[in-house]
Amino acid sequence: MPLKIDSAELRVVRLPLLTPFTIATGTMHEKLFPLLVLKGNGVEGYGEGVMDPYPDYLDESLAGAMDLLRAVLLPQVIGKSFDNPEALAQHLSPWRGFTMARACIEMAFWDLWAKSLDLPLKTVLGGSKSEIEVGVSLGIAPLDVVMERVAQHVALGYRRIKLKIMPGHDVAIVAAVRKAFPDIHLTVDANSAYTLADADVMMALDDFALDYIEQPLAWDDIHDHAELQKRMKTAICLDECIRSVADARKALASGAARVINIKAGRVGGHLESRRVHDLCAAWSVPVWCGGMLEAGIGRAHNIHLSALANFRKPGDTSSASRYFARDITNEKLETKDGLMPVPAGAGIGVTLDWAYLDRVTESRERFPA
Ligand code: OSB
Ligand code: MG
Repeated sequence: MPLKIDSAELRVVRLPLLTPFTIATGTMHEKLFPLLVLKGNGVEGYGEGVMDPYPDYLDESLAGAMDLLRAVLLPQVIGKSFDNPEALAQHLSPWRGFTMARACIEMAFWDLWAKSLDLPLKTVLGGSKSEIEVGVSLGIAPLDVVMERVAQHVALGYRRIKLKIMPGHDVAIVAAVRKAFPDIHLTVDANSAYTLADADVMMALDDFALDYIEQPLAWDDIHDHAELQKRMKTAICLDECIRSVADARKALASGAARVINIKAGRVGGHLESRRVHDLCAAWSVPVWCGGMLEAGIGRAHNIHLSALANFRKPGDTSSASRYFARDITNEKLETKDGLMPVPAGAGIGVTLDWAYLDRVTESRERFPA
């Protein structure tokens, strides 16, 4: 049955982070993100954008995405009917790039569509888990701080610890953590801070029984990752390099990755996430769900996506209370013993705390105006 998008509301929301988050490309002190509400058939679908203010993780920026959403993408879908999310994605497919901007609409439409069918998002995506395994991503910090955070999160039951690394903050930190915690699932994420000329650092990291090393080389270079993977026994996991199922095919066929991090926001939404998920399953390659410090709407989407079967490694979708003093959703998204329950109910299964949302809203636009 066709579903009509009657109207939309697009906000920019600013939430302070409880702890500044440092990765190889810089430090984040707050989360500034677009929040999209699509209305139709008497229900509301929610989507959250994952683009950073400036292009330091990938090449999208908040201002660029907002402009495209406002001037092009939203006007193209408001007032129109779509049979399913695939039809909507197809409608936006002629545009190049901007996977994060289009994911914002695509994911909000999945939520709207699932709610119209009165089914949980995970069910319409094809997932069946009622809880998902999660780990944590710990930022760059002095060694004593990192050690304390690892101990704290291991004690909380998180199923995997991921350490952010960069040149000068790598082998010594990993060695210390591995020595203190010989048996934990441990990984590192370099956010593209190295090149093939740093092969000595990579070879040193190869000796710590890491589950994988995430995105060590350039954000757009699958070829060099294939070169590096040939020389390492530790699996390489790609994050930034995978923006589509076509990228995933190239990475798998060239041996550039033995694990893939799926972020729905990075690949254009749930449909493309599922394509990457299915392709990896065919290659017997496990995937896991990454994160972008999402607030409750993006986090709930990630949790539902992680209910698909080939999400076989713990994701980054940890407790919301690690990030924010107060989230924008009424439901608390909290883990217990490293497990995050998939919110029950129709769609993403969480509702907006409108009063608090209004307080942290920077701007608000309506479509049609
Ligand atoms: O590379 O996975 C990444 C956060 C911001 C930008 C990039 C990354 C991350 C994280 C944090 O690792 C994941 C999370 O806790 O949401
Ligand atoms: Mg990463």
